[in-house]
Amino acid sequence: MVQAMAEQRSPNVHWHMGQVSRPQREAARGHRGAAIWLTGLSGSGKSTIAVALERVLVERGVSAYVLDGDNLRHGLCSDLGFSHADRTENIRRIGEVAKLFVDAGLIVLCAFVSPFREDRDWVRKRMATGDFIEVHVLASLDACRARDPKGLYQKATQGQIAEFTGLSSPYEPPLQPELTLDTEHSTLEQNVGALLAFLEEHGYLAARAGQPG
Ligand code: ADX
Repeated sequence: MVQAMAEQRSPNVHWHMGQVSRPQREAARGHRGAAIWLTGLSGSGKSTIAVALERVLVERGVSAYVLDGDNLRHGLCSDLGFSHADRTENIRRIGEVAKLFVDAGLIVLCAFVSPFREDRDWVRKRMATGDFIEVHVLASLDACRARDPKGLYQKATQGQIAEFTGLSSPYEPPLQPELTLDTEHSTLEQNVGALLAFLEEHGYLAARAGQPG
C-alpha cells in the first residue's frame, strides 16, 4: 500500500487570507483559471500537445503555462524516482502547484504520465468542480514504442530502465476523462483544436460573471 498523500506534519500553521479574490484575478486576466491534466504513456504526445496549445493560448492573450513531467523532474521533483510511491508524491506536488496556478487565474497545462487513477483523482478532488480537466492522450503502446522519441522504450526493453510505464509498470487509463485525444489517428492541429474548442465551449476563455464554485 502506498503511503497516503498530504500528511500534514506542521499543525501550528494558520491560513492567511489575501486581499485579492480569485474572481478579481480572473477579471484582471480576462479569463478563468483551470488545470488541463494531460495523462498518457511516455511518447503518447502529451508534451507536444501542451506546448502547442500553450503557444496558441498565449498568442490569444491567455495566461497559460506548461508544467511538464520531464522538466519538473530536473528541479522540484528531482529527488523522486519512478516507484509507485515516488510517482504518487510527484503527482501530489504537481497537483498542489497546479492548484496554486489555477488560484492565480492561469490555465495550467500539466503533462505527466500520471499512470495511477487514484493519484489523478486525488488532484481532481483537491480542486473545485470544473477546475480540473482530465485529458487522456491516447496512443497504443505499440505506437509509443515505435515513436520512442527519447530511446527509453529501447532502454527499458534491454533492461536498463526499471518500472517503465506500459512495460514493467502499469498505466491505468482514465474512466471518465473530460476529453480523449487520439494522437495515432488525429493530427496535432486537430488535437490542439479539439482542446481549444472544449475550452471555448465550456466558457474557460471568458471571465466569469459570478463567484467560482
Ligand atoms: S509520472 O509517472 O511520475 O507521472 P512523469 O510524467 O513525471 O512520470 O515523468 C515521465 C517521463 O520520465 C517520461 O516521459 C520519460 O521521459 C521519463 N521516464 C524515465 N523513466 C521512466 C519510467 N520508469 N517510467 C515512465 N517514464 C519514465
